[in-house]
Amino acid sequence: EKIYTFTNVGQLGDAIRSMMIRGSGAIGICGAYGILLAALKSNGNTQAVREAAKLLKSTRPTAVNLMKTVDEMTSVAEGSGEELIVNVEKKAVEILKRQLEFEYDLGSHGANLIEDGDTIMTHCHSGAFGGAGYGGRALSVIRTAHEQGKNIHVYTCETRPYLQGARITALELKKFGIPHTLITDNMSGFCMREGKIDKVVVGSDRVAANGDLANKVGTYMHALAAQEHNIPFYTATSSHTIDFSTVSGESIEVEMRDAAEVTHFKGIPTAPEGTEALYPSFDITPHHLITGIITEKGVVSVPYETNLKKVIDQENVFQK
Ligand code: RUB
Repeated sequence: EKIYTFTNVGQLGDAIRSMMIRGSGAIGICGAYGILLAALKSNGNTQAVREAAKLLKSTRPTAVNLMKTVDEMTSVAEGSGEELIVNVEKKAVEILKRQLEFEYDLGSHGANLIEDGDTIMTHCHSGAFGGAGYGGRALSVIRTAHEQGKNIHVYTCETRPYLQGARITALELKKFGIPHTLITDNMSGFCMREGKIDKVVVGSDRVAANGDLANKVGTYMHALAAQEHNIPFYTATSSHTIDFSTVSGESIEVEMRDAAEVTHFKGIPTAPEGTEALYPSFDITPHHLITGIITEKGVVSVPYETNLKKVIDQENVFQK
């Protein structure tokens, strides 16, 4: 595991844009600490903080955590000099602590859905508390179930073209001692048909007010296959990733990345020169394909349009 040092917000923004740092939770935390970095570098200058906020929010458009944490940070960037620095530092620490608490809490709510002997499929990397960096929802559920002594097996999709499922999820599963099998993205239908998968748990970059889900591209096709095979499909998220200002998946901006990331792997061409390619980084899974939304407060079931809202108001709308 490498340690990278960022000495200014421009470097941090580049690291998020180039996916050196990725995953909704992790980039949310980087947004918070990016604002702190800007405050420290400018000796508490409000204008510098505002510019940093604009830069950080422009890096990746789909994950709402980043937008929300940056807005939270700028809302306390008051006063000037030392006063501003103290305010933003306090907020950054609060956000980090809150995120870890969310991950522990949603991990234990989600683990209640996992039975002894289950095989669980996940997609991309949605990490675990205490895993590779902060952020992480799906593996928080899986790790908690494992720590409860349940005998589980995980199928992790490699997730082309960045291979987060292979490079990161498989690494974390190995680290936690959780038995797992790596599959390529196009094998989920086969595995479900063969009866190899009992449940699907994926992360989330944004959950709209009606329960529609934006997550790593490929999530939608897994959800369709899961429905065909009557396999419960869950997303592990937190109330911070539920965006009530986004009415439905229709209005979520899906980040389109450079086609060269599809035609090349680490700079090596994998397609004929000049091939046109497409790289939507995320896709939208409609709410009717989602069995339950795992949050830090409990597992929310349909109708999401009303029940998600009640999560915030702490009403009892959770599955047992
Ligand atoms: C990552 C991805 C993850 C979510 C949730 O996409 O889609 O499933 O961000 O992650 P990318 P977490 O690699 O393009 O950022 O639960 O860790 O926040």
